[in-house]
Amino acid sequence: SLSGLIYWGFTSIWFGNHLTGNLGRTDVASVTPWLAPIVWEGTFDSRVIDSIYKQQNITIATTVFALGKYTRFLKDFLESAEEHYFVGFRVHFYLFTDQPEEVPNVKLGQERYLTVKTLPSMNRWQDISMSRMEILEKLIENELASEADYIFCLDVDTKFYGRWGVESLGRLVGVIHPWFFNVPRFLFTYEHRPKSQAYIPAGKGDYYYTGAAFGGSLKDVHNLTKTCREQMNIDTANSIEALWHEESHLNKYFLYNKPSKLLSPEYLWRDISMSSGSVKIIRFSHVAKNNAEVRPN
Ligand code: 2GW
Ligand code: MN
Repeated sequence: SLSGLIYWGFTSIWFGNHLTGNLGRTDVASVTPWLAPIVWEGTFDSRVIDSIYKQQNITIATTVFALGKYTRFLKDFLESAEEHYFVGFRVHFYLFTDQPEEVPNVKLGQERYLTVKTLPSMNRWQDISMSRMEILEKLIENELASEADYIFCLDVDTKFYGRWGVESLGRLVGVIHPWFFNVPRFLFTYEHRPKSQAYIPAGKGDYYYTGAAFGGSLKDVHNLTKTCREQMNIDTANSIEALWHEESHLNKYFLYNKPSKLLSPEYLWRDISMSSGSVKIIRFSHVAKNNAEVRPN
């Protein structure tokens, strides 16, 4: 009827986006084949999702490692986190370092906490990178149970440039590696040697996930870190080290334990100076670093 047509036109023009929550993206996949959301700008309403989580009194533990010369990244990491990372929510940073005296004095806002934990220095960088799994496993077991609801584990050679909020929370959360988000699977740098516990057969695998950011509930991330630590120990006993270290084991884990939510490369970009059509907002990015300058030997 005419009045129906007028009513339809009126509501879709005036209320379309506002009342029906008409969100979504047609230029990128925003759901996985197992129906986990892939979070992109334009797929959520930050006001709606903030108001839901505001009622829950949650704490987000966030771990970061800064050994050797990597302490130089801490100031930008922490200051930018204050501006963009779970703003308005309780965040507890756990910072692992071999040089507590190098930790900058960054003023944290209300309900934001920083605990510094001292580690012995390590010589091989692969050991630093891989030992993170065992340290996280023990942290969750020994300290976090009554302290936090969710945890994110992040690289330190990074900086926040845009909102990273409660839209990222889920039971088990992986981040699509920025180099591989529209790349065919055969190019993914999975571990393909059957001798390694991180082995993924050719033709298997869903996405290539970054080792620089992952998270979820304490229980799920505990199981992830424990499993990766065990698998890496078996590899060590068999004198093999996976191609991309713990990142390879993380990818194996996510193949058989599907993440309940994926974050798009907006949540870990390669370097702020590089742009991409689908990535409309860079929220968190690796900073350009001079490897020769910051890495030991
Ligand atoms: C030293 C020499 C070579 C490589 C790393 C390091 C190093 C790392 C270091 O001297 N001190 C340190 O604190 N780290 C920590 O390990 C720090 O938190 C850093 O963010 C993290 C990973 O090392 P990074 O950032 O140099 O490696 P990326 O950015 O190339 O990492 C990807 O691949 C790694 C595995 O090879 C990890 O999976 C990492 O999560 C990925 O982003
Ligand atoms: Mn890094």
